[in-house]
Amino acid sequence: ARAEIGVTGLAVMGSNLARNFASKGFVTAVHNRTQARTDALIAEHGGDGDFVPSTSAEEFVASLVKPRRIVIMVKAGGPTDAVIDELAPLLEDGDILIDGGNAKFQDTRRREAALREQGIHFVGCGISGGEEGALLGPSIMPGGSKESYDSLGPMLEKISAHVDGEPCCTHIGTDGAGHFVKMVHNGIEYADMQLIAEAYDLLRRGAGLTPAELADVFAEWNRGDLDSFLIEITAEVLKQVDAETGQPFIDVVVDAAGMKGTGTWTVQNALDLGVPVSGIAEAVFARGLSSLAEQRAASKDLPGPAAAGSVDDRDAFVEDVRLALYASKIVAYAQGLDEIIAGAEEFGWDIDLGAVARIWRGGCIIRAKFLNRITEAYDSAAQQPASLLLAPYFTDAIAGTQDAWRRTVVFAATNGIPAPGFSTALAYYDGLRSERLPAALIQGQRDFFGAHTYRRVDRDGSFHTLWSGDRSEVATD
Ligand code: NBP
Repeated sequence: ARAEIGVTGLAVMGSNLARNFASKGFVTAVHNRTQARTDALIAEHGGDGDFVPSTSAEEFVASLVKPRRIVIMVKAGGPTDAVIDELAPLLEDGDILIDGGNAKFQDTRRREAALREQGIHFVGCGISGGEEGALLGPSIMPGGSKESYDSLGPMLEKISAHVDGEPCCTHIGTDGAGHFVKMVHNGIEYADMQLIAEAYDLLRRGAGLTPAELADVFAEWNRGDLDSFLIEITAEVLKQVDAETGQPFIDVVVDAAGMKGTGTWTVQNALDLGVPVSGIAEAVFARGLSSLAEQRAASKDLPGPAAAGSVDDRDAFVEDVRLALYASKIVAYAQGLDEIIAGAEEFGWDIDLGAVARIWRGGCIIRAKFLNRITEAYDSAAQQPASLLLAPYFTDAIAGTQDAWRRTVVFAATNGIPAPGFSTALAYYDGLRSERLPAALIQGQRDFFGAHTYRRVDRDGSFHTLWSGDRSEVATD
């Protein structure tokens, strides 16, 4: 046995990850259920590094030095369990099984607990960056035991993306913490994409910019606070011209956004944890609405605003939208980080938010310059800010967007251009700022119809008003 790491599951992600390990000098064992994939990898890339191919799980396991480190890179769900069931009986105390697929963190918790009983370290490992990331350096979010990270971490750090010399990989927390953080990462990605899409829509429909002009606008934005992979590729997509029709590419694509589920999981878990991730939820809902082909077709003639507002100063409008996007993006990140804090509390993880932001700076889809600021906000604070919005840098940043953000939301509403991400982010911000919320009225209603009781502002305890009696108040505890 001489392989230092093994990869099983050699579809696009697995083979790229195996190639990444091999290119960093690790002797890499490779295995796939269907032999043809292993053969293809060796035929095409066998010369790029030291690979040890195998034709069976037994041979694969036997080719690894102990403690064995095996990355499973198969379709998430049942296939992952099938591979674990096949490998676990072949493993020994102290071996490490890593699931690099997009698993639900609850599954990871279950698998980790079961394998721990057998003395096997199970590491649920979020990997972001798609095919190219897997090959050239992804952002890696491993969970599992601290002990497993001591053995595995240096290898993962070596194959991860690097920014300013620092690896985009850190031990996130025990059991399912890595997959949980990867899930929230994807939720934030949904929000980020939706906000960029809204900016595009407002500038195009509201101010009449062409896709080519918009490509320049986004390229320009990419040189400032919004500097990020998603803004960069937005400029590229908008620049693209369809070869067949000569139309802008964006105009020949059906406007129904697809999704694979991780955004939905983020929102489902936020609901379970009671965290208002409204920006992420709106992004998921907006994709859902875009796909309602029949309802949308039938709704075309519903009335809209009588007179559309016009944009007199195009440059000023572009700047307003940029600031609205920046503010809304900060809110989406604040909400996602709140979900991580709540998850950590619920499941007993010790998660360093500054480190999470640091490993998102490279390799992954939401990589952005502004993540440096998030890291600074958490690393430099003597006490963790109660919300990202309360970290001084971000409080100031949002303060600078105020009027533009509000004008943009007003413009969207006045012109009948949907901007659910911008609007909900602003409502969330104003909700947090409000000294009194109408929730007091909701408490009154709940007490009226369901005797759900309420607390008073002036003394402790729970109270109920005898609404159908003499309307006097009684203390209930
Ligand atoms: P797929 O998700 O398409 O899975 C294909 C692989 O799973 C093949 O190797 C296949 O083996 C194997 N497999 C299946 Br399906 N059922 C199996 C079973 N019962 N036993 C053993 N192997 C089985 O591959 P992918 O797109 O490379 O993604 C791999 C993982 O990485 C997924 O969990 C995905 O969500 C995650 N991920 C993907 C991306 C991305 O950008 N694509 C990014 C980050 C994470 P076979 O060759 O024998 O059919």
